[in-house]
Amino acid sequence: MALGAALREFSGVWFGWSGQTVDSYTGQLRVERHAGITIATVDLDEQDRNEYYNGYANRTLWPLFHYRTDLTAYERSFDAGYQRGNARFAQALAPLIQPDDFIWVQDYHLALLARELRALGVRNRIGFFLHIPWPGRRTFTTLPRHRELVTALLDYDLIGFQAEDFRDAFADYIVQTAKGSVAADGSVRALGRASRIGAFPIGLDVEAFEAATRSEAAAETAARLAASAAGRQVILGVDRLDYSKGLEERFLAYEQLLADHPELHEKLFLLQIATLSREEVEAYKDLRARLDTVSGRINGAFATMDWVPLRYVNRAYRRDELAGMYRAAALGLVTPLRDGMNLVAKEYVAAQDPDDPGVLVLSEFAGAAAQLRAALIVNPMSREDVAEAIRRGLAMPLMERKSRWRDLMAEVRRTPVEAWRDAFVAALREAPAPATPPRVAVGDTRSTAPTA
Ligand code: ADQ
Repeated sequence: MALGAALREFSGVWFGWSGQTVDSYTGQLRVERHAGITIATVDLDEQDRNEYYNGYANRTLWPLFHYRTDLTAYERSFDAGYQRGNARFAQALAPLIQPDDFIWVQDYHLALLARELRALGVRNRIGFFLHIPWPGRRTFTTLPRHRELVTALLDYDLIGFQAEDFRDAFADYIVQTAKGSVAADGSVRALGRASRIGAFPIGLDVEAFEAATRSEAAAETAARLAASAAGRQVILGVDRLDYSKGLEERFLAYEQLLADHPELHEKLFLLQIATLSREEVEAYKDLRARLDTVSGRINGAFATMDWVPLRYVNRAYRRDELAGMYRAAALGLVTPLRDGMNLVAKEYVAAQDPDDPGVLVLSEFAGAAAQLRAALIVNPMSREDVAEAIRRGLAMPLMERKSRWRDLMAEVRRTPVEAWRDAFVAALREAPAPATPPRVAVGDTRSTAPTA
């Protein structure tokens, strides 16, 4: 949704992996038009899927950047896969690049892309946006060859983060570990390179989301959920099935609430939508099995003939259906253990009825917590904290709900996706132009530091 808004404004080309694998890599581009946007994709091979996508991206960088060193794989073959994946993308992309194009690279899968493009002689401005947290220095430096990763990142002209916290954590690494400097305007000099950093919180396409909320499908879904709730209050969670989202901790907090407050039984239920994700990765299979167990235990212990306290659903829903569910829920439960931003929190707010809004319970460790201060902010690690916030939220008087919601909605409107896009593009325009080094053999350009 976010990138759609950017591409429509700048009539750009979206380039990336097709999601398909082939027996042997060819690098052949497929170019299509879809809803006014040009999409260029390339297939990867099976080894890339294992070592690059499921490997270094989703078994090394994802857990590490979400502070799960216990789940982080530090394997050299993954490292090589990541280099190869980024190099392949650069080779496939380079022929498409026009001299005055901006290149905006999204997320942790592509940290090396600028370095690889520079090695092929691409001198355009290239920006990078990280959708996930940047971890603290002590956590990040557990990554073997962390310096190489940061050096490659500094080949970008601009590195964007979701929140000031993450930008500051990166700056801390630059100053303390890389012995470089970060100026007040975000200019970075380190490891023989110059770049710029900034915080660009992502937001919703508010108009599109409000339209989804007003749609017939949303109204139907909201009515269906309300009818099946039979007067009970609905607590709603919507997440990819991912350990960073704190689903297991959330279930345990809910279990505690039910154990401590028998007077609430049959008056509420939790609807948890947890769409399957990265199913080939072991940690996701393990989590799924644990969630099956805990949800079964909760329902086994507390359900009655006509009340199921936890409705746990693994299927995916369309945006307009989700909007209807958000609207029908008295409480939105968004409790990730770590999250770059978390757009579900913003969507829940945007879908509410201004005359009778629900309450948002939000983890202090989501990037969104820096903006959505009027939510009930909780520590997702603490069952008591989360259980208490649910109880308080469900009992909150209408006046307080309205006043909190007005503040939340003002924040959602203040930083829509267009603001994210425009701020990033403006900062990339202002970033010092990449150096034009003398044409030397490809490969030598890597060691040429851009000058400001
Ligand atoms: P995600 O980890 O995928 O994204 P999130 O921001 O919560 O996290 O969700 C992105 C989108 O997916 C939302 O529009 C949401 O509605 C949709 N979605 C999530 N669960 C769904 C479900 N079960 N069914 C249907 N749709 C679902 C990463 C980072 C986040 C960051 C985003 C955007 O991890 O922190 O907010 O990128 O930058």
